[in-house]
Amino acid sequence: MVGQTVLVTGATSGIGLATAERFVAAGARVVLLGRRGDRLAEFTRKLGDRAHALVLDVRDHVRVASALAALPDAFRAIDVLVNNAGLALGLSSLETIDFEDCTQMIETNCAAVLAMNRAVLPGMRARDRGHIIHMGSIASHVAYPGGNVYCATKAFVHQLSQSMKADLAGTGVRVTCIEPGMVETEFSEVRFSGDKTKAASVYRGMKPLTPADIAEAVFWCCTLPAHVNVNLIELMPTAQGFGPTIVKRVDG
Ligand code: NDP
Ligand code: 8X3
Repeated sequence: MVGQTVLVTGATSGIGLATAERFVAAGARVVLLGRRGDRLAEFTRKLGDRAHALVLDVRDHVRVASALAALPDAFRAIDVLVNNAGLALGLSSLETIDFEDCTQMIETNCAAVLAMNRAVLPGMRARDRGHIIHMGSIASHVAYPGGNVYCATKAFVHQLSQSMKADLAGTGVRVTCIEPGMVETEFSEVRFSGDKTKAASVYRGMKPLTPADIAEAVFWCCTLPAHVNVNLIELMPTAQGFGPTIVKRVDG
């Protein structure tokens, strides 16, 4: 990956940070994007000259376009875009969920991915090379109680990724969707509004995937020969399975 430029959204923690670290370790230049500037400053200082911090909310589409256009020369031509920023908020049923939480999930997990792709794709098309990675989830097709809006956003990501692959067939731009199961990151802490005990209980007594496991899958897709497009990877902890079919019986 020496000489290539990678933009990772949601690089202040978890999968995004591990992905940024993986690509820097392989010699790439990496733009780390997220809202928490203090973290980005710390990580880019540690990662060195080939890391560049972009403090940005992906939902601010106007700023996204102008900030990408204003990147330093060495970081401006993006070879790999990792659309990773995303979140789940709560596990409420639809009639009780805070509507602002719904909006935030849809704006971050769906609309911002469109805006990011629209900002980066023209350059990739012009250079006839590039790779767009979407961080999906098994939630795109494995439904669970309270998953409602989050699961729907990841179904959007799945289908967007496949459709973009169809659009871009024959160009030099590759499109991949990565769909992990349980990965221990700050994801559950965010979902449960900072409740660390509740978040830790999600991974109690099992070995979840690590952010580095996902970063390795992303990295692998990008290192294959240019004619090979990995459309989709689904990966889970060995300890995770699929839920049993739930039947709500009238007699309890
Ligand atoms: P983390 O909470 O650890 O990381 C989420 C990242 O997204 C943070 O860097 C956060 O940065 C960033 N982010 C959230 N909202 C915004 C925003 N509006 N603008 C810019 N950045 C934003 O969770 P994960 O690493 O687990 O999540 C990464 C992706 O992986 C998500 O898309 C998630 O849906 C997906 N995923 C996670 C799984 C898991 O089990 N953990 C499983 C399957 C998929 P900041 O807050 O600083 O802006
Ligand atoms: C995150 C995994 O199972 O909590 O996408 O939806 S799950």
